[in-house]
Amino acid sequence: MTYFDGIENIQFEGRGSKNPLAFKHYNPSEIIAGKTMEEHLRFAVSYWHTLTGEGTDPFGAQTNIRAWDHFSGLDLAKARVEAAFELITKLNIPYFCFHDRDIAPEGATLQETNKNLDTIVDLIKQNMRTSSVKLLWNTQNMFSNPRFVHGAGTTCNADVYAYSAAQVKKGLEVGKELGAENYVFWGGREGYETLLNTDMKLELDNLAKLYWMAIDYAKEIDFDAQFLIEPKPKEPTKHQYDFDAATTIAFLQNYGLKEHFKLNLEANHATLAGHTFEHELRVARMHGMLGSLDANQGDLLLGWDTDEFPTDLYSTVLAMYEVLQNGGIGKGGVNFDAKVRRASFDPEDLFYAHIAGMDCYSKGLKVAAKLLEDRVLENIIDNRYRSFKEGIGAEIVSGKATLRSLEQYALQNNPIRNESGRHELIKSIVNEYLLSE
Ligand code: XUL
Ligand code: CO
Repeated sequence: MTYFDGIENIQFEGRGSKNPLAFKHYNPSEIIAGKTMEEHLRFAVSYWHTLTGEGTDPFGAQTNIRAWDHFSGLDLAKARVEAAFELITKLNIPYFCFHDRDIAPEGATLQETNKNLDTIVDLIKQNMRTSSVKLLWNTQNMFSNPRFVHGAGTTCNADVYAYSAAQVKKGLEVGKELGAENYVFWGGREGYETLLNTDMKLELDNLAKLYWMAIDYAKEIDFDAQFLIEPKPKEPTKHQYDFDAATTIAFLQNYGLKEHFKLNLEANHATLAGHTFEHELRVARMHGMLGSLDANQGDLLLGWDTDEFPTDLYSTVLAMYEVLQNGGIGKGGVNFDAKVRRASFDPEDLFYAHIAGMDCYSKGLKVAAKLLEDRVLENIIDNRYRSFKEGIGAEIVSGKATLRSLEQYALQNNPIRNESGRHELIKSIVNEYLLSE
């Protein structure tokens, strides 16, 4: 059965095209800075938003019209797999990502749940074999079921912790079975509502232990995926432990876990934390921990995770600038952790949304590559910090300077002169690149 009749494979038609079902900027085989766009961007479809999502919100029921709606239970799960591979192939997207519970329903017991999962994993495996679609990452949903009301790896209930560990074990086995290139941990309900009933130290110690168990088990079963942690500051809990990149890196360092992980950074999570996306990417990059991107955008007027498809060119330019400076995204990719708006309920909206996001990232890549090629920001930054290249600045950088030597210098250095940061000029230069590339 097919689910997106009337939609052909999406082709690159270039800038002049008025065809809404064509790429204007994503030309997978085009070489940018020495690699094809496909190799740079490694796009992925998020199963949960695009296949499992129904268009509900806290105030209303399903709006999405989908050709698989009349199925239920395992039949629905199977239909979604077929629909997923049709959509991913038609969009010419190389990867997908899922949580265990996106792809198969829970049963009455853990045994039954795992059996459902195995059935769907088999079907996914068959579809992967007959297509070129690969698994960028999988993860475990340890936040939707009411058993996780107090968290999973940070729960107050050891029985729930044990269940969570079993779920992670199964997730790793599934990842291995499907050749996942990465394995993600997003701390769904790993956080707290009030310190009045919370042993924060025990919760964090336990979370670190769960990560160690996962590392050991992955080694044991020879699953060589890159482990990724995805920071988020709030939602669903008031205070999520993996607040942002810096907090997550400190946690990993504290528990000796740093070398085993990289970060999966999400644009909307960055803005919820009060950061820009590029800030989060830069922090991760500085630590050699830039792992993968969850591509979306938030609404700065709203205080929650709106997960819109990315259409803000300025943000994708700066994101891809960080990726290029990182020497590429490695085993990671650009995963559209994004959902169509509830009022965009037609099946074709899924295509328009992905095309918009892919074109936006492609343009971001092209502009970022050109900015780098011309060393636009590098020259500005080199010049801005030139006082650290010689004289007293070089002594500070090399570690030779002391409070005494700096005092001596400061006493005879009068007056001090600063130069303009040229903020507006720089933004207008970036705008020119955006408009001309
Ligand atoms: C939630 C979120 C998750 C993770 C995977 O905000 O981003 O979907 O990407 O668990
Ligand atoms: Co995400």
